[in-house]
Amino acid sequence: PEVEKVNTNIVTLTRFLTEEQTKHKEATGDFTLLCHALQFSFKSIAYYIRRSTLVNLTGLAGSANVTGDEQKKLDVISNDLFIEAMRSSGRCAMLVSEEEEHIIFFRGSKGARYAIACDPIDGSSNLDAGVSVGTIFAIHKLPEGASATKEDILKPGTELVAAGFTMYGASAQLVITMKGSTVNGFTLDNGVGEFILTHPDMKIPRARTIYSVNEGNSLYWEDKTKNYFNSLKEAQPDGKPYSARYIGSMVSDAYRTLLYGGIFAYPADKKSPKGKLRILYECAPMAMVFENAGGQAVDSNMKRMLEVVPEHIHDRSGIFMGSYDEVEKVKTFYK
Ligand code: P6P
Repeated sequence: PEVEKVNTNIVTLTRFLTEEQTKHKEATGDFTLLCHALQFSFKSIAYYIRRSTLVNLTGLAGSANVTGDEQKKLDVISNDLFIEAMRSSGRCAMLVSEEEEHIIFFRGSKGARYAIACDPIDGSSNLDAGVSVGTIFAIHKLPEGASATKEDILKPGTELVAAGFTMYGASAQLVITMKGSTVNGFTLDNGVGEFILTHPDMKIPRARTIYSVNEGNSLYWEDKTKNYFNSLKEAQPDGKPYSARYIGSMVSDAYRTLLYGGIFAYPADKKSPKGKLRILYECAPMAMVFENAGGQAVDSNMKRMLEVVPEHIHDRSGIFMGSYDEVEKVKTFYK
């Protein structure tokens, strides 16, 4: 009888990382081990997000009590999970987290040569509404021999060795890119507990009439910003205006923009003169993903996002990122 053709050539993230490592002769395996700790934290966060509604609302076994008042907030759990995964890997020297005012130094990780900047649960304000949130991460490599200092992470995104995000949607979607390499998307298969390569070599469409911005801020926008977005609402050469899509969770808006194309923006404005999104763990990692997928990312002065250097670990920036041609169109309004 005809046997159903089953794809047995499954590329897991674990296999992908091993294959990537063989491309670097000088590799020690530290980066691979660090990424294994990363993927473990994403699997754990995905698990807690799936259960959080049930635990909070039904007091399922394992939570403090029905009111959940001792049930740690999900962003605290995710942050704690992430910190412990990085610490126990022994390959991370220091960590910047959106949830931590100060840098965390893992002094016990002797010889660790990597630093991580992350937003463990970006968009957490949407969690109660069941809107997809995500984890964004950026991996920095420290100079040989030196002990980790804050200056080692206050670098332009061009120096990142890897970056990406995990969106906790209908399934957990992981997108990761290495320096000078392609963008690859993985889907968590809960059955085997592995991220499976489902979107190899992701390329963002060169143009797409979709814009993604919080129009509720237009009262605070400068004229250039107003003129740009108003131009999208007029009939384009095909006679139709752009479509508006805004989820309010950067990882979700970024993932859709990466797949469909278009422009995502959080411009600096009179309310947030430096913008709202953070450079180290939102703008820079997303910029690296978008550039490696053939798109662009710039700040509110049209400066290449990957060349922006933060002064402080929680510094913010305006950002426009998306299809190559869509960012080129933004530039014509800001010159
Ligand atoms: P606003 C979520 O709070 C977040 O940090 C990003 O995930 C998201 O893109 C942005 O802020 C949404 O901000 O002001 O539109 O609610």
